[in-house]
Amino acid sequence: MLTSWLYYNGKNLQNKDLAKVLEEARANKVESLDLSKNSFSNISFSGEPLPDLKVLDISYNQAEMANFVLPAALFPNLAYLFLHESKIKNFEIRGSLPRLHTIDLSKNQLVKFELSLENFLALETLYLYKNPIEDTVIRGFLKDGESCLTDIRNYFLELEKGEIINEKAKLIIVGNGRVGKTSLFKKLQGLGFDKNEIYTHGIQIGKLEKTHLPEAKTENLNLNVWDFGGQEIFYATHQFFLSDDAVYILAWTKEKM
Ligand SMILES: Nc1nc2c(ncn2[C@@H]2O[C@H](COP(=O)(O)OP(=O)(O)O)[C@@H](O)[C@H]2O)c(=O)[nH]1
Ligand SMILES: [Mg+2]
Repeated sequence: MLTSWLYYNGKNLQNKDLAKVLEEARANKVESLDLSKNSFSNISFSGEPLPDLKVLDISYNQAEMANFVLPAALFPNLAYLFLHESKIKNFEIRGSLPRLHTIDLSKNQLVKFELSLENFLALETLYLYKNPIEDTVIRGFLKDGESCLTDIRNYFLELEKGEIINEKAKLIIVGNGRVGKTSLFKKLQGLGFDKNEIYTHGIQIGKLEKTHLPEAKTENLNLNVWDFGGQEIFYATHQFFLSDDAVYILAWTKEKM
């Protein structure tokens, strides 16, 4: 149960006002501080620690927030940090927060996420969805309204070990018509060769599993294979299906160039 609150939402507060508000919260032993819907352009905290503060909400910031830097020493008991839709570009927590339970960073402008999770051992929820994160693996974990903490934690652990085991992937076979794309896919599936292989219309989607590629280094394999029709009429639509997190096979023959 939280017993003391301080609301400063929608008061057009700016960077220069922050120190005063924090001092008021500290003096009144405030447990929950709502600073949402204000106009901070950078957040850098200073002053005396606020050991009573458990909830800090700076969501819906109206100005572009280039940097959000939180020194852990100032908020030793912080449990909830809400920063939803706050136009944040860089996010950093300096030090460890052993009681931090939730971080909401959804709908910001983060291209990177690099938090040392071992500094936040009580963390149970991390919202990162709707950020333009560059790392395609992390991006794959982000689902609207869902915490990505488990996936990110596992991913960071794997990175530390120097390996990422990804059993699920997309294989895309492209190339001109009649160069043997479908025949190649069938061969990988262990199917026979058909000298009268018919034209592929549009896109054919199939699967390859560990039994098809026993030499794969993973325990299991779940490869979605996209076999594109080679006819020129389909080229314009292909681009919508091409993504940078796939393995590509470009098939060609001298005769069909
Ligand atoms: N000789 C020969 N013919 C092939 C080979 N691969 C495919 N073909 C033939 O070339 C034609 C086009 O093959 P297909 O797999 O449908 O090509 P796709 O249009 O690229 O999917 C078919 O008649 C196949 O039987 C190959 O390696 N050697
Ligand atoms: Mg084909």
